[in-house]
Amino acid sequence: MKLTAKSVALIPIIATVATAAIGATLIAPPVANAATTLAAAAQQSGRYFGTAVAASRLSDSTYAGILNREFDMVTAENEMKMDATEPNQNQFSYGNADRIVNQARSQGKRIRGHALAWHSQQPGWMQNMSGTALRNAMLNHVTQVATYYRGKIYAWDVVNEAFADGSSGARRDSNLQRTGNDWIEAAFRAARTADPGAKLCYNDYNTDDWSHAKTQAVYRMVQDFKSRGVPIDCVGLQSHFNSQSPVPSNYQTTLQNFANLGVDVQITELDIEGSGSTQAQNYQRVTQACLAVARCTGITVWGIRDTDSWRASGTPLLFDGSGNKKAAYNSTLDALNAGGGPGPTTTTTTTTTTTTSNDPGTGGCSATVSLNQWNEGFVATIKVTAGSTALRGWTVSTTLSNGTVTGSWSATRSGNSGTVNWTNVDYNANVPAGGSTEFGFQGSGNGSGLNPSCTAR
Ligand code: G2I
Repeated sequence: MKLTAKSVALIPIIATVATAAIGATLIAPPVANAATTLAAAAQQSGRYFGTAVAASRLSDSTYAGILNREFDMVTAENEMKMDATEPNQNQFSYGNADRIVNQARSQGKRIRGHALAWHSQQPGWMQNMSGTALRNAMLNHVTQVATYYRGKIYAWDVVNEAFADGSSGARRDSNLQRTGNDWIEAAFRAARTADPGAKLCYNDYNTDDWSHAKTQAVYRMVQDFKSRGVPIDCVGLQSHFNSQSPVPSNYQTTLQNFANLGVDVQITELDIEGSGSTQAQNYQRVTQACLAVARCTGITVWGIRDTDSWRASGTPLLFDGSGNKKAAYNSTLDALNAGGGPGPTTTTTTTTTTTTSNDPGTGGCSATVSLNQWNEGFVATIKVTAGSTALRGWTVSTTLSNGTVTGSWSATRSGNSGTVNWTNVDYNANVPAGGSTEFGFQGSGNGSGLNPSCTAR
């Protein structure tokens, strides 16, 4: 074909149309009974689709209407942060967070808790603290807030944004980091004790590209936590994208590699600046990447309408300022409806209760186990309860027929499979009459049939 000025001018248009067509063919055409909301479409593969919510917008009927219709997971955008929940030391304030939690629960939605410990958004009193006083204040905050919401949170961002940007792969300098490198694991242990049923996540941004030093550093920390039995269940990739920080080509690899460590992966704060078909294709790619990774359990977008966004000028969300569905909404919904891979491994939580032969009513103790089992492994949390006499020490015997202990906390153990005995550590030896304490362990294989039995020492 001879290129005239007119036909040259047409090339970009043809190219754009062609790209859009290629994008559209990446996903299967909607099936006959395709779900019509993001939540329903995600549920088809056992996943969730969530959004950040601001308490101040709940009275906006357009906003609340979209929230109730489209999403089945909710994150408080600011209301559960440290400055909001503990404005004065040891004075906790849950009004706005409760508004979000109650609204979500009344609509049958689940809640991601964001965030227990973070260098940013600290209340003024905490910003100037250091050393042991700060470490204790942070642990107290984690314990108090996670205890207050115990049983109501699907997953907590226990620690947020603790790694430095750039090529160092180092921890971010902060007052919390200066309390000692173990501040992160200390926070996770406190959170596990306070709310054993919640998944505990590490959450960060710029951790989407597998080749980035920050991604590698977070990966190594999670790997280390898993090997030492620090209780961590999930990694949150915030995934704030724009032209300076585009969706990386290896995004799915990153999700898969984290999942391979034995943790769930969640896309926790997704927004992608842009518009039209380019933005739609980017949302589609992110959605497909999650669907392709069995342990990518859900996606949360960081707001509902473009005008609700922390960076509204980049129009990064799925609904326009009037609440209309954008092209990005349609491509996301279609990708969810098309599926793309096996759903997340079903996590079965079974709770067995065993009472010991020594009647706790006349002294002695009893032990119960809460088991979180997935395909390759498990986490067991064991609760030791004193009878009518205070305990001065205890031993719990468990049976692990088809699994191996890989790590434990808050107890000393003998053996790692078969009959495994657990003895108190110094700080949890004393349990008042009728009171209880917990320890836990994780392992590979199957953790069922533990049948814990407790003996007072
Ligand atoms: O910055 C985007 C997100 C990055 N990851 C962690 C998230 O927690 C973070 O969310 C944003 C919120 O979307 C903003 O809404 O975090 C910002 C600050 O931590 C939030 O901004 C704050 C402003 O700084 C305050 O001045 C303002 O009062 O929002 C507050 C409520 O609008």
